Amino acid sequence: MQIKKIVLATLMASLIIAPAYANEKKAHHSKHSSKSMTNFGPGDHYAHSMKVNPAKFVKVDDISRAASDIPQPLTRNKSKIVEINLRAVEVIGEIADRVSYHYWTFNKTVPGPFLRVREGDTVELNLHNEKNSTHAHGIDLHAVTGPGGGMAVTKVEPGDSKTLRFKAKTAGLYIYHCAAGNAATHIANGMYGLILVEPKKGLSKVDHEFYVMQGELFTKGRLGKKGFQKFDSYKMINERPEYIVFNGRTGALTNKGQLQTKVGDKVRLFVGNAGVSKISSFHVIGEIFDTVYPEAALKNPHKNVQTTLVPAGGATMVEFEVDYPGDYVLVDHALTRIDRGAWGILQVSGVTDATLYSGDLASHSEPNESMHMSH
Ligand SMILES: [Cu+2]
Repeated sequence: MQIKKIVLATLMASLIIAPAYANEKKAHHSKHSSKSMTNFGPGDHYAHSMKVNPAKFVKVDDISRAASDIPQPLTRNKSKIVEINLRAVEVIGEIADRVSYHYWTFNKTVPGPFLRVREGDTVELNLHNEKNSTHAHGIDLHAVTGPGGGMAVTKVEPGDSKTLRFKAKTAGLYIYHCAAGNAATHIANGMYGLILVEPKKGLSKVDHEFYVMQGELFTKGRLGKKGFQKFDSYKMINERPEYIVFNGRTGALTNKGQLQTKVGDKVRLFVGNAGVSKISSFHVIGEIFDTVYPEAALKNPHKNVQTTLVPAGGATMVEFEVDYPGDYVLVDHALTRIDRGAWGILQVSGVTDATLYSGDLASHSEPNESMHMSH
């Protein structure tokens, strides 16, 4: 009797799920023929089944982009035409030690390059999609005013290139991401980054700028499962990432990737959240942000903030001075996400100041001690 019930339940579940998969297969075989953004769901796009042969893609040693990899502040006082070249490249990289994944990237890293232009510039962005890509790719920059944010003119088939021209008319810090086909899938697989449209007057001078981006990975195998992991579209639509990481993989902003500063430095963090599902509650343990530009609204800063929200598909800019040496942990303060990978280290070197902070520091355990995955 019990077995019959289970069989019946399984059968019914498969009947409910089957039509969605069937539709997706059709959509997939017609190469995402959806011409515009007018045919969203419900339920006919998520079940993206992909057969991937990892051997067909370049294997990268490190999928993450360094937090310090940011172009210098702009010094010119005139607008110009800025040429930007991006490549959509699908690669194999590691989410964590011996956990590999078929990432989709801009320029082989996650996040893609930090783009920096000046308010009033005209951007000429060339996007090339590598020949061996499994999908068409494109780009939607939130700095663009126009249909699709650029996506409407940049859907690039494998082996092809397209050019987008736009005026960066509004200063701010913006996400860019691929939005071809099922946009969420392309974001979840790693196609995102930040573009800063510097105000004409520039930003205030700081000693260090860093690039931090939160993102999610939806793997078939659960957290910590070794080996090549396929993308799980059902987990994505349920908003249940296995990994939530800074800069593309677990541990990207630790050890060699940690943010290096010294006592007295002014620090600026450009923080983006690719999502694709979670809002980030960005916090640096042991620090107070002197200035937060909420949602990267450059004209309306807040002062003395502990934790700030970074919406999915949004950014924030925070500034603070570091006063005391040691390791400061960057987190999404929905703290269980630390175990999914959402943490990094800001290292401050220099001399201690007992008037600021004192006690038995030697008794403090390493910040990552409790964060080992023991699954
Ligand atoms: Cu894409």
